[in-house]
Amino acid sequence: MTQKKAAPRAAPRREVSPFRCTTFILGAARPAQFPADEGWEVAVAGRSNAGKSSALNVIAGLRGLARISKTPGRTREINFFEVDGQRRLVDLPGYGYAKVPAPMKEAWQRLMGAYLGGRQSLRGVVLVMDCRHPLTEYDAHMLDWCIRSAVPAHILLTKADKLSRGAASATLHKVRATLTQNFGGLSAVSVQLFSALKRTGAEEVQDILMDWMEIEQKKAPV
Ligand SMILES: Nc1nc2c(ncn2[C@@H]2O[C@H](COP(=O)(O)OP(=O)(O)OP(=O)(O)O)[C@@H](O)[C@H]2O)c(=O)[nH]1
Ligand SMILES: [Mg+2]
Repeated sequence: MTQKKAAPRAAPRREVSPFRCTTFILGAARPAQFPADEGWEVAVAGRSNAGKSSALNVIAGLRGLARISKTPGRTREINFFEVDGQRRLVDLPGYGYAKVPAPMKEAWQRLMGAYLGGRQSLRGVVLVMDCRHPLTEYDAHMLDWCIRSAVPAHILLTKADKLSRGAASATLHKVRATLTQNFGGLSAVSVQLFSALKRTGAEEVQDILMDWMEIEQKKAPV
């Protein structure tokens, strides 16, 4: 007599990630290559090697989507990813890598200037900072730009796995206090702890992105 196989245990009811079908569109080295400026776009910015591409992969829930590198300054183009026909995620090249030669820095400035200065569909910036070195001078410039341009910013204090729970939480409070004192408070800018390695904080940032991109949350069938 054959034994009946036990029915697989029902998966816990979970929200389906709206970013799960994200695909790479193109890497733009020149503004002329940017995809059509329509719909909704969210850009991921931050220092070179901060963990932008890793964060993007965790947000999308797709491991190999954006290229990760141990070598700082690897992402030199602006990489566009399609969430759906009208929505895109954008992996910006990192700033502040000292070893980049001057002509490359100028090219970077031109490209970033063209993107940030002219992108109508940009609905928000995810600003990725290594939680061990938050709010560098470059980060402060980026935040100032967001506030001046009325583009919402959400800070990911990433690599939180490198700090103890207490130290990570102290950093979060300190950054919050600085934002309140120096960057117009917490209405324009929000902040959270994150770890691409441990995948912690993914839902919090997904919720922000869904809000910015006006994505309705669909529930998985029970
Ligand atoms: N421990 C730990 N390492 C991380 C985390 N996120 C990224 N890294 C590592 O940090 C390095 C840089 O990560 P990337 O995601 O490529 O950083 P990036 O900001 O996109 O870098 P560029 O594109 O070169 O500016 C890699 O070695 C990653 O594995 C994290 O949350 N925890
Ligand atoms: Mg990168």
